[in-house]
Amino acid sequence: MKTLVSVIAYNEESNIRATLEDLRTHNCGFDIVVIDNGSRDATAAICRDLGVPVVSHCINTGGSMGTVTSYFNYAYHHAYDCLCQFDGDGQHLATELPSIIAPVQRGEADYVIGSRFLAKEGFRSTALRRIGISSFSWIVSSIVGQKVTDVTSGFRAYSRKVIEFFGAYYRYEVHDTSQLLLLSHFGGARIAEVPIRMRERAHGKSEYGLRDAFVFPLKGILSITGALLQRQQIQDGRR
Ligand SMILES: Nc1nc2c(ncn2[C@@H]2O[C@H](COP(=O)(O)OP(=O)(O)O)[C@@H](O)[C@H]2O)c(=O)[nH]1
Ligand SMILES: [Mg+2]
Repeated sequence: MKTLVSVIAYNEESNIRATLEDLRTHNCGFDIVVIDNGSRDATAAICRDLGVPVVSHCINTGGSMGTVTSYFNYAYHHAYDCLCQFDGDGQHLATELPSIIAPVQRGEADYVIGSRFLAKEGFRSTALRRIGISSFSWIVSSIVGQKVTDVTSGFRAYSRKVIEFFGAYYRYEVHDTSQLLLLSHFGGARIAEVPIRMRERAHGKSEYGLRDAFVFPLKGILSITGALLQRQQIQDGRR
């Protein structure tokens, strides 16, 4: 199975080298691409220096979800069967990749979430963000009819089915992780979660701030509504 790990990065010059070295040390047979979301620092130069392919946006998309369309297009056009999203800030562990990829490799799932809340180990975000995560996980669970505990986790694996859905069928931007999951589900993806551990950032801080604590829930609700409005059209398109 041809597998791609897509590292998403924005101004991660102090973390990207260690992230890529972690992936190289624990490479279980995947290719790597970095989606550089318009960084203004040395992120892209460091990747090139290490010989890792980089797709650089000319401008920052204003949030990490702007990298999603780019990596799906890359994976679709390079004929990958399995694709993982992996953070460039070092919070994700390369040693966890085999367990996140396994359900896709076994043909059991199309959209696998690495959940911080199944094993209850490692870094699990701030209290405020945990409230948001559990609220959106609850909303999404009730729509898909299956328990999802960590819908916002950025550690995910997708099968070819999801790669094709976003690479060749769904032509709009995706703004939110709940929307991404729902669109995939409406497109026929089987969802699964596996327990993973995350660690805290080694350097720098999350670009998301207090303003995002208000913007994210609003964006989430609007994006979920949008996905629900597109549900019928997507399901008809599958027939
Ligand atoms: N904040 C932010 N992160 C981005 C963007 N594009 C890519 N990323 C990457 O997305 C990942 C998650 O972002 P981060 O700020 O650490 O968010 P958090 O881990 O959810 O607190 C990191 O690897 C970032 O480098 C962007 O436009 N904004
Ligand atoms: Mg982070």
